[in-house]
Amino acid sequence: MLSLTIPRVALRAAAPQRQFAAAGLRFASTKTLTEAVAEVIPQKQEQLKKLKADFADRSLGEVKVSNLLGGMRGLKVMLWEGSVLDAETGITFHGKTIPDCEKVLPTAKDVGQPGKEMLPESMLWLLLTGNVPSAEEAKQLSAELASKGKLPAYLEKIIDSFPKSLHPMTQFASAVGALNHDSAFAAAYTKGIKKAEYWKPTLEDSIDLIAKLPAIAARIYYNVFGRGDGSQAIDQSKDLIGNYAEMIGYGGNEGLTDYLRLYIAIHGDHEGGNVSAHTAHLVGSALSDPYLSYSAALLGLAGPLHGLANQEVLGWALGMQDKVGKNPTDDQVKEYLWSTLKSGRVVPGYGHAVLRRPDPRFSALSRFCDTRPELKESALVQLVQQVSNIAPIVLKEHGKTANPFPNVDAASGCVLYEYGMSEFKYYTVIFGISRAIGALPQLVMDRALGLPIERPKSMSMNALEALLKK
Ligand code: CMX
Repeated sequence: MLSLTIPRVALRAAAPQRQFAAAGLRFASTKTLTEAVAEVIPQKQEQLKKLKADFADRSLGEVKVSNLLGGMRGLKVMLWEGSVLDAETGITFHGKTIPDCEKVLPTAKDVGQPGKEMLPESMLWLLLTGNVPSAEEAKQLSAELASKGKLPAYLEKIIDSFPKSLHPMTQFASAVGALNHDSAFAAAYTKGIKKAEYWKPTLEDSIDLIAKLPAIAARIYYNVFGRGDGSQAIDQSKDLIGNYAEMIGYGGNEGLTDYLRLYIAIHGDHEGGNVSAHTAHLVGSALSDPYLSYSAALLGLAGPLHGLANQEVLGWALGMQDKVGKNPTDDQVKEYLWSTLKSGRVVPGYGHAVLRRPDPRFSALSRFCDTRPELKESALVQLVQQVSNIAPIVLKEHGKTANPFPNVDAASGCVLYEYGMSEFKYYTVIFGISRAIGALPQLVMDRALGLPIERPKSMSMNALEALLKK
């Protein structure tokens, strides 16, 4: 394929946003993220105005009883700018697939850090603005996040007061909610800020929260599992995940640090209808500030059918290894899959509400494993690959699952485990660091576009029957 044969350097030079000066080292037109967002908002507002004026009465399809009873699958009832999920081709971020992003988004190496993977900072910039940042812009954003990453003393005390036995996701959501104590949006709203200006303190809070999530997550990790430096020290010259890896005690592990960059970049956004993204949007539509909105999103992410699945997958895979040994035959894997299904449980990491093919995020994580000798050798990583070949056959034969292919959770936790992070109750917290870089940009856009409070119509079964009999 053409895209695979063009060297990365050439692609970078061709990208219009990347105007390298003749000297080769300086980057032209470096903006702050806030300036870049301010530039795109008027275009978005104009686009919305035109859509309303030209098409307000056009139908987007009928609503069937099956939609009402079936979790609203497929209904086009939400605006979401950052990404679009296609059932067949998977996720695109402002039109870019994951492989596209891997080619054009600034990486750790591009900002002078050890590692090769794209930076979550670059993905955040893309999701907020629709544009690819220059390496200098990504680096500047890393520095801004590092400068805002320290936790206030009151929050440290709150986190330290949680019992160790409280699930890390409950701790995470509670700590994020508590930060609303310092919300710029809440303060500005109380003072009577104009509606047209709402997006500015929303963006300020969003950047502040994204900056602090690694330290919150690291403090929880330290308190519950006793790993990391305990003080969440921040090195101002490091990128967001470089710092996070240090805080949780994996600073010297380049493989895990780079994996976390990829993981957090690609888990960021998966359009708007999934539970965590939708919750952030729904709660935010009441003008709850970003801390409250994202705290609620995290509680949704903590459900086993959503983000908690990556924890479940690992327990399931280790359970299989316990039962049949580290290198099971295909028949043993098949049998284990059937025993799960026959006991009435779901096979974690398989199926999806929208996707109807293997999740490109699963493919991206598998590609990462292929490039790292330490992972290629791992029996657990090999088992994940083996299951990904066999489970679709079994799930098809089982006949219930609309999508028998692996989703992102099928691979994500096993790699963490292999790198020594064996505390799988913690895995969804890492997903939670990531989802903010998709959900919060949309909250900024919701405010910039003046979207209304969300309020769909519900019906009782009696009311439904009465309507249908009319
Ligand atoms: N194993 C066994 N059965 C499954 C299944 C799986 N992996 N996936 C779906 N099914 C079953 C459903 O439970 C449902 O059964 P019932 O009719 O008895 O209720 C039936 O197949 C039809 O479901 P579907 O239309 O294919 O799937 P949904 O859109 O309802 O649900 C999802 C999607 C992800 C919740 C489901 O596939 C699932 O439970 N997967 C396992 C958990 C998981 O991996 N979740 C992570 C998803 C990614 C993420 O959000 O992070």
